[in-house]
Amino acid sequence: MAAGVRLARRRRAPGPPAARPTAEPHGPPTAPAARETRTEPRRKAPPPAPVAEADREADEARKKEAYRQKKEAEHEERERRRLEREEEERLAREAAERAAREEAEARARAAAEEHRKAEAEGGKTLAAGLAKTRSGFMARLSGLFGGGRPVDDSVLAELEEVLFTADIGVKTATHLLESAREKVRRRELSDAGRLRAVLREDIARILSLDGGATADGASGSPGPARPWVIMVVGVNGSGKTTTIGKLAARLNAAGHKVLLAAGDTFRAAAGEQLEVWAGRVGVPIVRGKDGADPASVCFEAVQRGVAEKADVVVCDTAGRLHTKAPLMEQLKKVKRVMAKAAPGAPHEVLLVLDATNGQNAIAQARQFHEALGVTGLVLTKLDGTAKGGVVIGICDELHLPVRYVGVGETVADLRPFSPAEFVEALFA
Ligand SMILES: Nc1nc2c(ncn2[C@@H]2O[C@H](COP(=O)(O)OP(=O)(O)OP(=O)(O)O)[C@@H](O)[C@H]2O)c(=O)[nH]1
Ligand SMILES: [Mg+2]
Repeated sequence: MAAGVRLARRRRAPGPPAARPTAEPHGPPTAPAARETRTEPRRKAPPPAPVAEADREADEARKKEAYRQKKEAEHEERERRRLEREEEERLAREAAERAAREEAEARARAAAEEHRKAEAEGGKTLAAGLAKTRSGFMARLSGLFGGGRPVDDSVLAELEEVLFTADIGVKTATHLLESAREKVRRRELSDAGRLRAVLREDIARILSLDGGATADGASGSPGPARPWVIMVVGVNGSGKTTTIGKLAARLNAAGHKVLLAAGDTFRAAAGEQLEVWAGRVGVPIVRGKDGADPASVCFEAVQRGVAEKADVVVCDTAGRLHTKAPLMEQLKKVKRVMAKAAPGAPHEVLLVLDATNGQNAIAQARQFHEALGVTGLVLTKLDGTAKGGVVIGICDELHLPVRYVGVGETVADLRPFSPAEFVEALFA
């Protein structure tokens, strides 16, 4: 009963409401009360709940673990890269060692091959190259000289027959025969052995152009002009390109700086043939397009020879029949154009003659000389013919120096021409 009365009183009790921290509707709250209301949350931060602390620690642990894993992954990645790098280095080292080994083996093989070639190439002597000629007309001549036979009319008649059927040409045969007859008349020829010596002297004199065969280039080395420009001409298949290749090898080995010009733009394979030689010898080459103007290719080569201070420029040309006037005109143009690239070029017009052509080689030489002013000759393929006597006829009739003779297909088979050596080999 008493509790129920107290409750009712409290419900009905008049008076102002109890002070609350909320804003007073009839005026501002007293200053201390207001201050207390603003600062209370800052001063009294509730202590962290134990659950939040556990979360934070778990989070921290997670982060640490993640960091550790990241570091471990980085380490593994570094390790993997290092192993990869080491493997790559090992493979590269092995490849380099293998390449060096293979290169050394290839070098040894090349040296052995070079040695083999050099032995093969150095083998043929001029006498061996002239074997067929010696067994031809020279053998018949030798038949006249034996046995201390006196030189009478029958010997002279036989001599005439041998000389006129040899490939030395009628004019030269006549010269030699007249010389022998004259000596018989003057009683200078006591026996046939002496006739042999006289013939030998006469032939040596003809081959040395009466001692005048010492013009520039006669020794097989280039003359004084730089670059020394050589234009190589001749009929089809006479051996021009091969001769140029051999000549380049010879000059290069002698320390001359050589440049080749593929002036045969007519035949598709001609440029390639010369390029193979250039590669083999290790000298540069100027090549035009197939069908290009040969004069422009040769002009460019001479110009480059001047610019690059070459010692020798050797220009190939397309083979042509000496009887075809338009083709000879084209060669004249090539020659003229060369002179525009370097004054005095070409310093040598080298005519390549196939000795197997015999007397026809003399006709070729005459026509090429008329058109171009040939300054030197190369007689190729002497090894394949008994007509080597043609050299004597060419020198006698045209008075042109023979610079080289070809007695085979290897580099060493192109030999600078020495009249004395040639006569020696012929009469061996
Ligand atoms: N046995 C022998 N063969 C030779 C000699 N010189 C050249 N030859 C060969 O003759 C052939 C023709 O030679 P090339 O150099 O191509 O003749 P080319 O004058 O350039 O011919 P074209 O360019 O067609 O006019 C080749 O098979 C040469 O190997 C030689 O002195 N002796
Ligand atoms: Mg050729």
